[in-house]
Amino acid sequence: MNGAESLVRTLVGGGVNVCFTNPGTSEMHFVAALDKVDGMRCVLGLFEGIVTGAADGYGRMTDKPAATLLHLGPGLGNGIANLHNAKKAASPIVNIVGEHASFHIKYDAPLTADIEGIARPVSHWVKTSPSAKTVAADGAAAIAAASAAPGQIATLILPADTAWNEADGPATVPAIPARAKVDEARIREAADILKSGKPTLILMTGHVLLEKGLALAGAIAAKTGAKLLTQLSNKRLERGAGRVPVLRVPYVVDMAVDTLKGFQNILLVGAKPPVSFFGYPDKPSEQQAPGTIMTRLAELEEDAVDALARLADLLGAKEKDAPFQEAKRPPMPTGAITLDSLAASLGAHLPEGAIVVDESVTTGRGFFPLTAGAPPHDWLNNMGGSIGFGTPVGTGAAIACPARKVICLVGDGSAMYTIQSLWTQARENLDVTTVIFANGTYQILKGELAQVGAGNPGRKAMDMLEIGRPDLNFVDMARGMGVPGRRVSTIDEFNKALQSAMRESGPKLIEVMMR
Ligand SMILES: Cc1ncc(C[n+]2csc(CCOP(=O)(O)OP(=O)(O)O)c2C)c(N)n1
Ligand SMILES: [Mg+2]
Repeated sequence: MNGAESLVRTLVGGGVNVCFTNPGTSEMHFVAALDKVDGMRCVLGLFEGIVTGAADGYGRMTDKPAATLLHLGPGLGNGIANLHNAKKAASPIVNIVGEHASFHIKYDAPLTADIEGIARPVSHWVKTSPSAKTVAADGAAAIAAASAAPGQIATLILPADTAWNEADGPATVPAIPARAKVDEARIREAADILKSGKPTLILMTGHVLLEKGLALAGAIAAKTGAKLLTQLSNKRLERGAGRVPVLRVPYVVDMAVDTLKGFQNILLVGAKPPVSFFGYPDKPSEQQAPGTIMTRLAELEEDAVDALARLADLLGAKEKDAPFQEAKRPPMPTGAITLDSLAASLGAHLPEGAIVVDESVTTGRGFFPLTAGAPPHDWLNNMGGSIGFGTPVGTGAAIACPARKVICLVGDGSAMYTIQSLWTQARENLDVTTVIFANGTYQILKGELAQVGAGNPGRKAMDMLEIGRPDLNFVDMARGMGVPGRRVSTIDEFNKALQSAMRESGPKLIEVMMR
């Protein structure tokens, strides 16, 4: 067998069963090998941002890497923004990037580029495989690197001759080490803080936000009076009825500072110390009150669930006492489309097992309270701040969880970066409902302009913050990519559209007119 086949067999043997692709000439032997070997689902994206974002969504939902197939430096370059987001979210991904045949690189042909240089900032692990004989072992090492807790980006660069030359056969993936346990000393230190009676916040992100970790955190909060919050953005939060509800640190700096001001201690569980998205002339970068003591219970890659279980034991906190959310849907809203009526409609319609991918930007800042009592569901946020995240991540989540409903909540500006996701959703018949908040602007940037003190925007500035003239038509775009769409202008129409989207399977788009 050739190197490409040895790699595909290594990937499949190592549990990598999905490849999100956008190939070119240098990847043709890999494409042919994918054709030959059973056990790999190949999903084409029409832009590399779809490919990398879909791998992020898949990795978040399955906790195992998908592969991507990208075409040399420019293909990888097109995928960088969503690899950046995936890296911040600690999603596991194995990138396979094609390269010219090794003898051809010296000629500086049109597509020659510094692929390792492009890959390094968005990868935890990078290697160019030197020969067909090493490709399989390098592939196995890439899977191991991607799978290491909390999840990493591994990029394997594959010169075309390493794909077509004779190989020795597939390689086996080395054992993946379990998450490291937290030292007993740190558990005791956290217990002392929680027993002190001083106002304490437990700030969380990472695998602790799955049901079990939240129940333990809830038990500790109930026993000690500590408050719970998550970071502003999280890889995957399990919420809804029967789970311990948690709010997020707000985006707006003044609100974040206000939320955090009363705490003498912040106990970090996976989370970073809370910092603002941006630096502003007269606002703090660090959001906690001066003098707040920050203590780390668990690093993101450590076993935070085990740490909380041991902490709960030490404190005598019982899971049955955790403040589990009761099942409660808001009344069906009527009338105009407002931020609150949209939140209420979502709360009224979210089905059990829904996966919500949230790139709603300014529209969705208040979606949490009214959706908290909906049936159990997952909530995924962008952790890297690079927009164009939502529809690709929703695509990958739908491939990962075909029995679950995916709901992508997306600002109109964000949606335009990677709108081609709709085509992949149609081709693969994915059960994704995309809700576009069509306010005709980059609304958030109007707020940012004021926050940084840049003065009143004139015509030229406003033209960079608004996306009308011509007005976008998302229903037409969806139709052009094989996805049925509906435009709604009242909340009653939205209720109807969302209800029927939740009843039927397959991709849909709802354009919510907010302008
Ligand atoms: C790759 C990238 N380019 C530009 C930005 C800057 N940016 C942040 S939000 C935003 C506009 C978001 O608009 P939309 O999705 O319509 O949400 P709205 O603000 O209207 O709620 C832009 C351009 C970014 N974060 N990432
Ligand atoms: Mg907008």
